[in-house]
Order: sequence, then structure tokens, then C-alpha cells
Amino acid sequence: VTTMVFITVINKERKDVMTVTPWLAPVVWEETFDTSLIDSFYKMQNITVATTVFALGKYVQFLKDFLESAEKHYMQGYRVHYYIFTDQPEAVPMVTLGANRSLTTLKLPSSNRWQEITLRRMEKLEKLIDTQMINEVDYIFSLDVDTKFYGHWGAETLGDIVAVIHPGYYSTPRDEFPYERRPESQAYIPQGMGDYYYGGAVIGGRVEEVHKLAKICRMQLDMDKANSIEAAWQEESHLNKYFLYNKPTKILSPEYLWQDFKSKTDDIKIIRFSQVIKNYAEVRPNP
Ligand code: UD2
Repeated sequence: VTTMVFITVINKERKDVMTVTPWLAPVVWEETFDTSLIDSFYKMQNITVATTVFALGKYVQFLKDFLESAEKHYMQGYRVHYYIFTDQPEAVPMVTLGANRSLTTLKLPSSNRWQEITLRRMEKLEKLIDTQMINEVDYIFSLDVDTKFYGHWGAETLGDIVAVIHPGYYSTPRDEFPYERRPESQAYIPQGMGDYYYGGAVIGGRVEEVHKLAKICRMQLDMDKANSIEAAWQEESHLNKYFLYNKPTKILSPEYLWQDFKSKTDDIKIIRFSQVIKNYAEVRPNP
């Protein structure tokens, strides 16, 4: 199936953007895939797509728009199981879910450091897959909650291990990527190395592959913690290190992770998923 989808993706090639990586993974852009053909593969397989989001502290306010917009645009026609990690289960909004879509709330204590919240997601993801998912779920996406869907996000995003290009750095020269540059950190990437700068807001793939990623990133985060070092962009830095040595088999273009404050560029024909504008000082527990 992967091979057939891959062929579908690169057949309708766009000339203005890079649609395939040097290691031959497709980069998904509008006009590079045929939704009905892709659906005809995946619908037959009756797959379940787990979707994890963390909404701790004041970030619960983002859940309503996230879920309502996901119900309009995200994985329509597929079985979707949302797993919401929150310290305030009572604040999870009642959103009407479509057929074959369900939601589980998981209680988690918050932290007084936002950095701790974002980096602990790897450990929670690893445990959740271990305990609840391995035989129940085919694919998984871990998504940031301070986001909204604006357009189609379907089975063209599925793959063994899937990364998204961070919208802030897709035209930045490699040596200016904000990778972790201190050799003391397990997330260290030397100058001259690296392929893309991937965003921590979207991690996806087959459940076993995402488990492997979460486990390795969690182990490296633990080693950094033991050495009293925190990577420049927490788990996002470790994710970038992981993808340097374990190449994603599919890459999502910035259509799949935009930022509301950025104006659209000509190569972005559709914004599908975007980080909303937030007042960091107001929503985060610490500066
Ligand atoms: C970037 C990344 C984010 C993560 C972070 C690393 C993008 C667009 N975003 O975003 O994925 O890698 O850098 O530090 O690539 N959260 C809470 N409560 C909090 C704080 C965070 O629930 O008090 C959760 C929530 O799901 C949020 C996520 O952690 O969406 C990421 O935190 P952020 O959005 O504050 O991080 P940000 O904007 O620096």
C-alpha cells in the first residue's frame, strides 16, 4: 500500500516546490495527491487513527476550536479516537462527534513550567501506546492543541513515520535552523547536518513507529535531565535529532502546520492546520 500511495503522490508533481526528499520520501502538497485514489486504499483497511492532544492549565481554552474544526476537516470518513490529556477533565468541551469517532479524557497533573509540559508529551505518548493502543490502533497523530483545522487533512498524511516542516523555517538555510547546537545535549546536531527543521506540533505514523520515536526521544530527554541540560526547543529539538538518523517516510508541507500570524505565500495553496495566535504571557504558567 505504501508503495502505491507513494506513486500516487509523486505522479502529480508540482514544479514550484520540492515534492520528494533526497531519500525519496514524498512531501505532501496540494495538487500532489488524489484523495479518491488514496481513500480507496485506506478505506478498505478499516483503519483507526488515534489522535493525542495535551491541554494542561490554560490551554484547555483551545480544545473547543481544535475539536470542532477537526470534526469538519480531519480524517473525515475514518475511525478517529481522540485522547485528551488534561488536568481539568471537567473543562473538556462537549463537542458532537461524527460517526465512528470517539474521545477519551486522561487526567494528568499540570506543571508550573510550560517546558516540562511540552517535553513530557513523549513519555506520555510512549506509555499510552504501551498500555492502550498497540493492538487497537493503526495510525497515530500527536498534535498541538493551540491550533485549528481550516482545510482537508485526510489519508494522504498517513505513512510509517511522518513529520511536518515547521512553517517558520521552510525557506531558511540549514545552518540557521534552531537545532540544539551544544554537544552536551543528546539533541545536538552539528552545523552542516540536518535535512529540514521539523515542527513539534505534528508527529504521526504507524503506532509501532511512533512508539519507537517517543521512546528514544524520552530516553534522550531523561539523559539530558540527568545532565541538567534542556535542549533549545525541548522535545522538538530531540524530534529533529531523531529524524536526522531515522528519516521520515513521509513529510507534510507547511500546509499541514501554518501559523495564523503569518501571511500566506504563493506556494501555500491551502492552509489546512494552523497554530492560532496566543498571548504567551497570558496562557503559559511561566515566562
Ligand atoms: C513549539 C512547537 C511545539 C513544541 C514547543 C517546544 C510548533 C508550531 N510548536 O510551540 O509543538 O515543540 O515549541 O517547546 O511547532 N501545552 C499545554 N499547556 C501549557 C503549555 C503547553 O497543554 O501550559 C501543550 C499544548 O498541547 C501545546 C503544546 O504543549 O499545544 C506545545 O506548547 P506551546 O504551543 O506553548 O509551544 P510553542 O508555541 O512554543
